[in-house]
Amino acid sequence: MKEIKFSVGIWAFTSCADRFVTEGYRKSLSLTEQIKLASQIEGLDGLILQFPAVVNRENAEEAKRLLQEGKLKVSAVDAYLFGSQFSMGAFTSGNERTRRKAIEIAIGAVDMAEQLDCSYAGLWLGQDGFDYPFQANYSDLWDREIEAIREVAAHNPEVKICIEYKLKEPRMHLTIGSVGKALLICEKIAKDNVGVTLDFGHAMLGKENPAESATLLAKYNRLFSIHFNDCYRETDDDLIAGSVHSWELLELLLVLQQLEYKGWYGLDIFPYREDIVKACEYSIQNIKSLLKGLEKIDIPSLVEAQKTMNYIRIHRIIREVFYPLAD
Ligand SMILES: [Mn+2]
Repeated sequence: MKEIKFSVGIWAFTSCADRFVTEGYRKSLSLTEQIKLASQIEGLDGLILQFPAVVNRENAEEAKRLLQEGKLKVSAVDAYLFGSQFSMGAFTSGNERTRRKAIEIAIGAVDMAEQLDCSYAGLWLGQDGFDYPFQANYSDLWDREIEAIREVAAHNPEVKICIEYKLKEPRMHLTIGSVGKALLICEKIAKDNVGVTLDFGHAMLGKENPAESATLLAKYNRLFSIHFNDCYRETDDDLIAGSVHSWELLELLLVLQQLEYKGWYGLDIFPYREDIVKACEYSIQNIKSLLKGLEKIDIPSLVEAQKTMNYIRIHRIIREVFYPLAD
C-alpha cells in the first residue's frame, strides 16, 4: 500500500459553484491558498492541475515552487476544453478556428505537463457531443475528435494522453461516452502514449462496472490513470470515494492490484458542503481501509471460486473479512 500515490483535482479547492448557488458554497481561494491547503492533506502526494485556467505560461514557475514547498507533485495537467468558448464543441467544433484553438490548448497542456515534471496530460471533452436528435453529423464529430487527439498525441510521445470518458454532462450525449468508445479511439490512433482515465463515477453513471472497465483497458495497455469518487448513477455527483458504492470500489481496488496498476490514484471530488481537507482525507482513508481489508482476503481461493461463477461461494470469501457472520 505504501507505493500508492494519491492526488486530487485542484477543482476540489474552488468555491464549488453549482447551477443553484452560482456564487459557490465557500469563498474563492487563490492558487497559492489552494496549494497550501492541499499540502495539509494527510496522505496526499500530488495535484491534478488544469491548463491554462489554473497553470499557464505566466504562473508555471511560481506554481512549481509552491508545489515543491508543499511537497506535492503534479499527477496530471488537464486541458481546459470545456469552458464557454467551446460551448458548441472543442475538438468536434465545425468552426475550424475554434477547433484549432482547442488543439492549441491541449498541446499547451502537454507542454505544461513536461514543464512541471509530469508525464500525463488529461483530455475530458465535456462539450464534444450533442443535445438533440438531428443536431449533429455523427460521422463528422467522430472523425474530428479522433484526428485532434491524434495530433495532440503526436506532439510529444513522452507525455501520455489520458482520454477521460463520460456518458453525459454538460452535453446530453458526449462523443466519448463509454469505455468502449474511448478504447476504440485509442486502438484507431494506435500510439503507445494514448490511453484512458477511468473515472469511477463516470463508469458508474454509464452503468459500467468499474472493475470490468479497468480490466478491459489494461488488457490493451490503455489504463493510464484512475479518478476516484462516488455517485448515485444518475448524475456525476463527485462524492467522497467509498461513500455509496463500496462493493464496486472494493472490486476495482482488487482488480487494480491483480492488474499491477502502478499509476496515480486521483481523487475527483466536489466537496460542496464538506471541509475540503477532511473530504479528501476521508476519501483516501476509505480507499486505504478497503485495501487493508483486501490484505486479509484469501485471493487464491477467490480466483479458484470465480472459475465456478458460483456467487455465494465467491462472496463468502469476501464477506468473512468485511462483515463476518454474527455468532
Ligand atoms: Mn474525473
